[in-house]
Formats: sequence, C-alpha cells, structure tokens
Amino acid sequence: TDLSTLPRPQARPADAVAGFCADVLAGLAGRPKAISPKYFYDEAGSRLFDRICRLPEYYPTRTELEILSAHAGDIGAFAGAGAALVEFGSGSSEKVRLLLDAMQAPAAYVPIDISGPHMRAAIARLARAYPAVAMQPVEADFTRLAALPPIGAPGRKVGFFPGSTIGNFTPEAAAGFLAGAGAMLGAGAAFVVGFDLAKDAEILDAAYNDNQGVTAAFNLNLLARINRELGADFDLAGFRHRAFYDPAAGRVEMHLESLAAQTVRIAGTPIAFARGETIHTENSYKYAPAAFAELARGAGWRERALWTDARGWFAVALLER
Ligand code: AVJ
Repeated sequence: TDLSTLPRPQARPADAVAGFCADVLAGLAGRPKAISPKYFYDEAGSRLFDRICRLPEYYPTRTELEILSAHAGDIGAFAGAGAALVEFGSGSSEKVRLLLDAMQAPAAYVPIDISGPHMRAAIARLARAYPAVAMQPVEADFTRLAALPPIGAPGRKVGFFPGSTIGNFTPEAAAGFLAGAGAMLGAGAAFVVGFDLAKDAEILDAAYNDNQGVTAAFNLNLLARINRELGADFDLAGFRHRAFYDPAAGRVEMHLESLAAQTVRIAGTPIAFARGETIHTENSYKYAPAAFAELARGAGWRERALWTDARGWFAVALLER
C-alpha cells in the first residue's frame, strides 16, 4: 500500500473542534455532568491507553490476546480465502496481526479510528509486515459512521471489535451498534467481538485504579485536552480520578471529581462545579456470556462460537449473519 496516496484529512479540521466543543459544553450543562469516552483518544490519550493495556492490573488486553491466539485458526478458517477485515476503533492495530496471520490470503484491512495520526502510524507499520493486504484506513468516529468505503476483496467481510470497546455502550446502544455494523458489513459477514465478563469487584476496581496511576492520567488527560484544544482553564490538580464497579448496573464507571467548589471557563463559557461533583467520563459494561449472546441475536447476528479464558474473565464471540 502506498500510504502517500491515502486521503489525509487535516490534523485538526475546524468542524471536528467545533463538534468537540459543542459536545463538551452540552455534556457539562447536563446533570449529572458527562463527556463521552470517545474524547479520551487524542494523541496523548491514545498513548496512555496503550500503556494501560500493558499494566499488570489491566487483564483485558492480555486475556483477549490469549483467547485470540488459541482460536485464530477457527476464525481464519471461517473467514475463508480473500477476506476483508474491518476493525472498529483500531487503535494501535496490534491484535489484528493474530487474525491476519491465521487468515488465508487476507485481501484487505479497513481500520476505522477517531485518532487519525495514531492510526496512520500504526497502519504504516502494519503495511510493512503485510505487503499483500490492501490497507484502507478510515479516520472516523465509528459510532457515527453510516457506510463503509468500497472494499476490494473477493471474500467474506469480517468485522473485528476487540478489547471490550463495546462495553462503552449501554446494552441498548450496543445492540444498535451491532445491528448497524451488520447492515454495513452485509449478508454473509462474520463479526469477531471481544467483551469483558462480570467478575469480583476487587479485580475490576484494581484494573481501573492501577498503582502507577496511568488510568488516572488517562482520565485526567481529557481535561488537559479540553484546555489544549478549546482554550479552557481546568486546573488538573483540582480534580481526581474515580473508578468503581457497580454490580447492579453491570458496569465500571469512571468519573473526574472536583476537589473544591470552582468555576472553569471553556471557550468563554463559565462552568461551575460543586465540591465533590463529578464528570462521568466512561461506562465499561461487563456481561454474562448468555446475556451477550442474547443481545447479539436481537441485533440480527447468530453466535457461531463463544470462547473464554480459563479464569472466565473475558470472552470473544464469533458471530455470523
Ligand atoms: C477501551 C473501553 C475497552 O473500558 O476497559 C481502560 C477503556 N478505561 N481503562 C475499558 C479504559 C479505563 C477500555 N475500553
């Protein structure tokens, strides 16, 4: 792939900044205050997330890699020859190597990611390792993508949504996403979806409150990003990271808690915080295997396989439609 010929949107399109600003102001005008986790992933945030994936407490990445290594052969066989792999939220594009290695002459890889520069650097590395695979990166917010670009592959379309990114959606929104992705991928497609499983609160609380404070830095980077891009004056020392598992809701919640009564200006708009008030920055839903299968069925997918690790901490589903 000649990456110089790929469409290269401006680093900072004005409409993207305007959309970010409007979303942040709307989210902070709501009660409770909230900002979508998709805004974690500027360049600094994408790098911090890669560090989270290597933390001893953060089991999802290495557990999913273990599951994918054990079953890549099954996925490759089901994908068949000349397939196209479409990854939603591709990040550093590391896990996809396991699938590309197990597939027979994969024809195309279509990574979709909101963090353009981070994605393009990852795809440049990947293209050197897989010169026969057509690389078709799409810089986009996959929650808003309505259609895929034309994909030049003779075989099956295989969606790939690893890492439990689906946990950022409420179950209703997850079903909507799975149905929409199904419509985009078309009849006969497969979908490989990784999702996190409900488990002891201590394990989850540790995974989202690591000792080195990388998850705290990742959460707080959202405020630093708002300062950088929207000319705001958040004092990062005036907020702290909070994360906890709510077993009744079936999710880990992340918040940024204001340590004092304070007013912050964002693009000229004053935003008041009470002491102890939080900005809800992320939900990370944890499923039971049967509940996920039910959700996928309701969204038009049949479950062909569902694999977990020996501890039953994480799961990968192979869906077909
Ligand atoms: C990328 C959404 C799967 O929910 O575990 C990691 C993000 N947040 N640590 C997750 C995250 C804090 C991650 N996902």
